[in-house]
Amino acid sequence: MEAGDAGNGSAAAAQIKGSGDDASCKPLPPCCVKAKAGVPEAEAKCHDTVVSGWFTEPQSRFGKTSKVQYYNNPMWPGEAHSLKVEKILYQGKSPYQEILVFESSTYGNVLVLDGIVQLTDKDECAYQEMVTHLPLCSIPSPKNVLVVGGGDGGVLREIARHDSVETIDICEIDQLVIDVCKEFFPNLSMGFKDPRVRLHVGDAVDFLRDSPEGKYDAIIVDSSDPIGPAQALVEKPFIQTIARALKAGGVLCNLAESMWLHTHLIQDMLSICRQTFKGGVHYAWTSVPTYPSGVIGFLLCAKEGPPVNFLTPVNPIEKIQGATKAGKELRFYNSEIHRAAFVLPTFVRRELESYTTCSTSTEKEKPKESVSKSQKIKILLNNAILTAS
Ligand code: SPD
Repeated sequence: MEAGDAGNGSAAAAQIKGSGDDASCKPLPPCCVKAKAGVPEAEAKCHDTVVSGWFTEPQSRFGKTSKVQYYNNPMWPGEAHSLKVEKILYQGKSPYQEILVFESSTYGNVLVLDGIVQLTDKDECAYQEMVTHLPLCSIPSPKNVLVVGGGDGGVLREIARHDSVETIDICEIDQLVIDVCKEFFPNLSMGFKDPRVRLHVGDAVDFLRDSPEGKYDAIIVDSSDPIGPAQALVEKPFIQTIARALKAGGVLCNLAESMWLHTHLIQDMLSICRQTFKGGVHYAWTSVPTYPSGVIGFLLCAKEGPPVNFLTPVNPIEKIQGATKAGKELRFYNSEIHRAAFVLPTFVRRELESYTTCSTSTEKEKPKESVSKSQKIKILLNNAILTAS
């Protein structure tokens, strides 16, 4: 394919022609013409996830062998999201992961770790603002906050809006992520400039094990997906270590993947968290177009103590002195969207509601009104008999 031939619409047009349909001759509707006008045609092909000028998530040929590695197939098999690449800005490898930054045609700069999009300039607000303010606006006056991961600095930027906060610890394992983001994502890494921030580069499991019991009002886990190095962050021992480090009535916000793709994982996490956090556990979600299926969820957990009602912000961002003043405006979060984030589609409600407190991570306790498998079989048999009679 010639440079410039990979542009927006050409592949689709070829497909239409191939199908024998005459639709390719029809004029584009005005919305498509506008979208097309903003997309350059030049091809950027400098990385193996970038083919014909498009970055696509599921594969990479990084390394000497040039063997295709499927990083994320276990998380979202059968689908991939693509972004048109304007320019590769950085590619490198740390001891932990492959790091890629590119300028996209429509989402600004994009950070990719091990082939998976972590953030883009355009939609990062929907993630960083929600993962931060859902927990911090649910408690009256957060003082000590810990961020696990979060090397891009976006969550620090959001925590800094809270004037009640006195200390912000961040434990990020990968110094290279921090350095790369300081260069290519200044609007996020500005979070490191807040004088309350104390950076610890290392493993969060060790960091939390060494933290004093009951130290934090809030802990925010801002990690990559729970495959590979981040897997431990959704498992019971780590969740218990987090609970130990929280004050009574302290809160955790943990990444909890997509309700469209990962209900089994969310169910397991709910079970573990409900065994550990007796002050309440809730699932919330937000829309992030560049994440698989376009949404991502969070588990909001409260340690037993002063009651926490996540569903209604008791510490509304709009009332915090200077939190949203000029130059510091929020782009996504507000108190209404906070409340809405906990409203679940019917299928999710149905699938998650049965996961109440239980004794092991794999065992679920059915709600009282639910029926056992053997009861269900009996009911089916009875219905069959009734139908037949
Ligand atoms: N599927 C991608 C999930 C990435 C979550 N972490 C993003 C980090 C942004 N601070």
